[in-house]
Amino acid sequence: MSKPLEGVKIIDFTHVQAGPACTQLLAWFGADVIKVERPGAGDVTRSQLRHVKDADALYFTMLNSNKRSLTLDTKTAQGKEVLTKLIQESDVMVENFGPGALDRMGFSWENIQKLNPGMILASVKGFSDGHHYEDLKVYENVAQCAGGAASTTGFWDGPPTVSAAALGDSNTGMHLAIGILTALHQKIKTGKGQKVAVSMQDSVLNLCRVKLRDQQRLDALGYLEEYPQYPHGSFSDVVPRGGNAGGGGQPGWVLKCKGWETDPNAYIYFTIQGHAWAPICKALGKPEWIEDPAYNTAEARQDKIFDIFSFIESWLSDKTKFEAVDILRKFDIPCSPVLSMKEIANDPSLRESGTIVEVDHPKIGKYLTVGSPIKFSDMAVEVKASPLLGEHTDEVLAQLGYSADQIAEMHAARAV
Ligand code: CAO
Repeated sequence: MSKPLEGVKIIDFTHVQAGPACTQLLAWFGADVIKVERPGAGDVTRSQLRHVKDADALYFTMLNSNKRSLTLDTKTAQGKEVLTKLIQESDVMVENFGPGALDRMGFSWENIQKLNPGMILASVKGFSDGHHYEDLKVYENVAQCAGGAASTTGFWDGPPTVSAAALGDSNTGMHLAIGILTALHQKIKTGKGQKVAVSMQDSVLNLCRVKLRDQQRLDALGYLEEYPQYPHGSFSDVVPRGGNAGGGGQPGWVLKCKGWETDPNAYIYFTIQGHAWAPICKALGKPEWIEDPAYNTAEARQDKIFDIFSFIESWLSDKTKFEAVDILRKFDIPCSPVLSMKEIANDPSLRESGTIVEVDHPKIGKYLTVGSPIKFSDMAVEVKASPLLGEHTDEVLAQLGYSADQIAEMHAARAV
């Protein structure tokens, strides 16, 4: 069966994580993604954090599946000529170089438009065009600090904290993918391409939307009732770090289960959903709390929410996180075990759904990766191995019309 993006040709001028995460997603959905890499070196992640000597690192293989690899030195005349041809024949070019690198290479947006007015140029930068930090190079944690995630993550008595989730990198790549698909849809109507720009700061901030909500509520009221600081602690004039508090109107916390003394992940997340108060009381063996006015409204519970969590922890003390969730799910209580990466890797449901996928790679053998989190009724996403450096160079050059002799000459000149 043909894939939805079959026929869409993408020049993948990306590296590290933000750009590659975007183009990998588009490759899964059928686009022909040609990863352009510097001869001899390639994407820096090929060699970063290797676990098999001289083989591509997982950092690379897990972000570049289903792509083709073309090595090209775009600072040589021949390399520029090949890139020019590629631009003329492609639909999308994705890049996440440092600010100005593409212009310095001679491929400014103006020049690209002249070469192919239908081209969609999709760029990731740390900060948006015109921002007072637009010249900065940016990695994941820098973006988390600039986008409001770090100042609002962690505990109130600790420093700003970054998340393990790639809010700056892969999240920005996902935003870019949405932008590219939108521009492709528009191109069907107008025939014209356009520039799609996503900054890592903006993408992080987009996920921290509720914290901007909280800043405005704090400005107006001087307190935030869902934060652990309320009502016993104090607030300053900025949104505080709320530990593991629920971000919305449902109080929640990470609670210890049996074995927490030795297992760092023997915890569950427990949510006290307002309308689920009665089932919660039943599950905990506290039916007297159901009608008790000291407990039966969210407002009444607010000043003793941590006493309630302590009580739930004592209820959890003889139950593993899995046993606890198996009981609580029967009462419709939103909760989950805190899962370790090892548990996730071995989770049969995640394997069955194609979210955790085993891939065979010619040099590193079998490894696990995260497959498409988006499921389609009419398309199975097949995750293939990432390409070796330059694996498809000759194939791509031949498709661009170069003869075997010309290709050999480019190899000799180290242009590819
Ligand atoms: N042939 C020839 N030259 C090439 C090339 C190729 N195939 N591919 C890249 N280059 C050159 C670029 O033209 C650039 O050259 P100049 O600086 O001389 O013009 C050079 O390689 C380096 O590019 P860079 O600035 O992108 O690389 P860096 O390692 O110094 O910075 C990063 C890396 C990620 C900090 C920077 O690219 C960046 O800020 N990108 C935007 C934000 C982003 O995506 N960050 C997320 C990365 S994931 O954590």
